Amino acid sequence: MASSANQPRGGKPRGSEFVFARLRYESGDWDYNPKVAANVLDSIVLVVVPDYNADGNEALAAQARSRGAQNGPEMVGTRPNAQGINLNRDYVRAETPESKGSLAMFNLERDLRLAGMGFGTSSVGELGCVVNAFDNVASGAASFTLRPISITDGDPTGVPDSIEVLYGNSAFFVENENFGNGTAATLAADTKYGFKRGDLAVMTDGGATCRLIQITDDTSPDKSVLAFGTGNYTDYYDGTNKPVRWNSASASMPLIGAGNLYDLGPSPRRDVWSIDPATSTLGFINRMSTVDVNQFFGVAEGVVGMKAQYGYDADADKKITDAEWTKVQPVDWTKVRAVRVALLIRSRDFEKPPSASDAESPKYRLSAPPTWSGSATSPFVMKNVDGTADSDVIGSPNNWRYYRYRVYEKVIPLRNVIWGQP
Ligand SMILES: [Ca+2]
Repeated sequence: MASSANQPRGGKPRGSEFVFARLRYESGDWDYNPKVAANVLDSIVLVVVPDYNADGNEALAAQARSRGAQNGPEMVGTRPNAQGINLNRDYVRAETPESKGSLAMFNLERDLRLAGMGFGTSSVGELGCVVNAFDNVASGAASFTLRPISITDGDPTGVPDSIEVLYGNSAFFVENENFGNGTAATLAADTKYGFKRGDLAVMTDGGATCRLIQITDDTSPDKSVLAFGTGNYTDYYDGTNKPVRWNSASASMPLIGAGNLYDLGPSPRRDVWSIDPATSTLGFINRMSTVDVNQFFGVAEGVVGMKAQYGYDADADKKITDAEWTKVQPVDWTKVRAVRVALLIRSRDFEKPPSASDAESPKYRLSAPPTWSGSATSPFVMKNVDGTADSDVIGSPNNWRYYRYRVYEKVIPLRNVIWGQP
């Protein structure tokens, strides 16, 4: 996968021209060597942002004025964006909506792409089941639902959506294994290889009875027997002898005699992504963290809206059409093949209108909220900057209309579901 963001400094149009030429070449549309070009696109995903500094490049003026030290072209944009910030110097400080949005979406997308790792082959009956779980270290009762992605719709209460993502991290095993002879602390898998001491695994009865176990012994000479005891065990990954975290001697758990076993690896993640309204920070809480199951990790500031929808392949044609984007909780989780998300980023600084009369001019005042692909049914709900209901005070720094916004939107395929399902 390769990405290319062009013209972070405005007024240097060659980068954008080059990247379009390159795309034509790669797509075999030019005569150079269509055969070679087609092969390139067969093997990589190329993501192109042709005009990263849209503000700067739209501020066209004579070259002598915009970029005096540059030799042509006649009319060019400005180096900084409209806030006067050089975007190519802003990747660390992240002061602009462009940088904040890039950071926010990069982190969110990277997580969502992993959704379903370890259990993508689950059946219709298994996905959506409540996994009985107990955490001796942190929360005690820790049941969760077996599904790659879950969207909590904020529309009814006028707040941003939140998104829960679940994925395993086994380096050895990502398929399901049949098992039988299940007891309170052991089971017999068709083959146990890939399941390591310390791994978490979901046992199902093939339907809606599910339970989380932690593998504590894989050393039986019998090629099939795995144990999930409640005492100390020796961890495969760090070699230490320690108390088991996810099996409990006291918690009441369903006894599952036979069914499927899904390996989630030693450190699965159940990340709940949300926006902290007090600080406008996008971040997540990992409910299975080994450090702190309540810690909010912020990844980007200035994020004031998040929207998400399921790509629900209702007609099972392996494509998601416009009508198949929905917030309705899925009946059949195997049909959720993608999610699309949008993040709304606001500039930090109030754009003060020069005079009272300008304060009502469309030039200084947004007339409508920013939009995304799902706006028709799920628009961004705009509030005052201090979080109170929109009161639209003319010229006030507390009025959302006097700021700049960027919407970052992505369709994210759930590859572990796509690959795991027929
Ligand atoms: Ca479809």
